[in-house]
Amino acid sequence: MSGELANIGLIGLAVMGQNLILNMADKGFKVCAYNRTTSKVDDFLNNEAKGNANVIGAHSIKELCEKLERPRKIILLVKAGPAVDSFIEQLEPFLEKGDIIIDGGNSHYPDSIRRTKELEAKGLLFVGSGVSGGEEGARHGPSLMPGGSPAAWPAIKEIFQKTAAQALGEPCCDWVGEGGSGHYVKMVHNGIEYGDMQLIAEAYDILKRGLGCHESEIAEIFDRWNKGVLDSFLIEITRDILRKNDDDGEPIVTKILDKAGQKGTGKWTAINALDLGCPVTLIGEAVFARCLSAIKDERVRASKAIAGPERETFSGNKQQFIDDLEQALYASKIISYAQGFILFREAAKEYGWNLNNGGIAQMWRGGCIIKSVFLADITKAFQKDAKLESLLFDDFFKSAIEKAQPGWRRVVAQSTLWGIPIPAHTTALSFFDGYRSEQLPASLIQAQRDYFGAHTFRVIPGKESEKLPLDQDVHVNWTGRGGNVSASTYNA
Ligand code: 2AM
Repeated sequence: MSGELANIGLIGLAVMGQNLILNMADKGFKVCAYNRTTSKVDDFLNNEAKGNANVIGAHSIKELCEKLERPRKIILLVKAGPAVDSFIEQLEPFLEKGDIIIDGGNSHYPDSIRRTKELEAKGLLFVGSGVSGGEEGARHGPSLMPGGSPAAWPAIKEIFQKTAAQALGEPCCDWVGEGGSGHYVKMVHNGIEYGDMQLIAEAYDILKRGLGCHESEIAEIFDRWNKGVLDSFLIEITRDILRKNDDDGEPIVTKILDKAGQKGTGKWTAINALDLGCPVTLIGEAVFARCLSAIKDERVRASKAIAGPERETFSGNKQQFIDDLEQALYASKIISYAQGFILFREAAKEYGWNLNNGGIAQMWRGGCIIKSVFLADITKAFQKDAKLESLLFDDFFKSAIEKAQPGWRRVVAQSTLWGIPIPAHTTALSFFDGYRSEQLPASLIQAQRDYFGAHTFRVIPGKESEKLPLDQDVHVNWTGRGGNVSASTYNA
């Protein structure tokens, strides 16, 4: 009988679940399938999985648990939210110490933090795994980002790493960290995806409205870029999108209503960054840019009511400007990922995770929307220095961004003169200039806060005086009126 036990169980036979089962089966693992609506188990066994010796089915939770080798490993691929808790509850009576429940759905990370704690308290193990790459990825190799109970990793490592996409022979799956870190990293992955897409859309706008290039010409530019530092899935599909014409020969993209939708993961990343006080400005701008795009009717009215600058035809060196734009996109992308990893640093502190930074970049190398050659350089940076404070301190990225800087500034300046909105490029450059500024005008903000609200401030060492003592919350009576009572202590 034991020879017939499955290596892993999977609950949730929608397309993602079915494809992941077929993928794991292809990699030599025996999988037991279960679904709430049990007729779908039979449908699956009689169709997609027909004749597949590595796929078996169960018609109850009890039967599923009986058909799994120990420790049991059960992946849930069901709707995020109550369905996950409901299955965990149904599974518990049939599980033993050390068994592992894996949630591969789109759960929000605080739920995964809670579930890890609750299951560990009962002697069970929990893994919340980001799964990226959609249906295609699930079938042929997704990016897998598992985090949760560290003791679960040795038991699932082989299945996960073999099932995942491979980039240059390395699996796009590694252990992320504790608690809800797997789903957290997936959320930030989606936020970064928003940023990458916005940067590419801005480059398209500059080429189209600024330089007056046709979609076919822009496609050639993206094709060239895809052979250099920007080599990535999103650049590649953008090229293909620009080449796709309607029956009348017009590029389809020019016929698509310019209102971008969103499902919320970019917004979650931005909200979390705000909660942690972390300057993840590029993802924030990418989310807001979609919001601005969505108020189309208002924009149409504004476009008629409000004049912008006179748009002069570009008189500079066009090829030079296109090369500048490539560098601007590259530098902005470096900033976006640097911001993302700063967020990981702060989240690790806040939630008590040991995050595998180099591993995270490797997990995104293949199988997912943001896959790119660029990520290999991030992995290298963290391999050189696991405790790297910021990507911008790594020699490779430091020199890349320094080299890109002149072109980047020319693009931002020219687009501003043209009146073409490039919020993601602009915020990246402003962040860069703020990050490398020893002195910022926040002194004035503190003075203002103290003036109107007696919020106090701290004095720069070396600038202290009788009136301005060091290492204390200082309040100044700016107007000569009012008192010397401060409103609150100073929290930076
Ligand atoms: P179903 O086929 O029985 O509807 C994607 O929707 C997957 O999540 C499906 O396998 C679906 O099961 C499952 N699912 C959705 N909501 C669920 C719920 N409340 N309880 C259990 N499974 C659910």
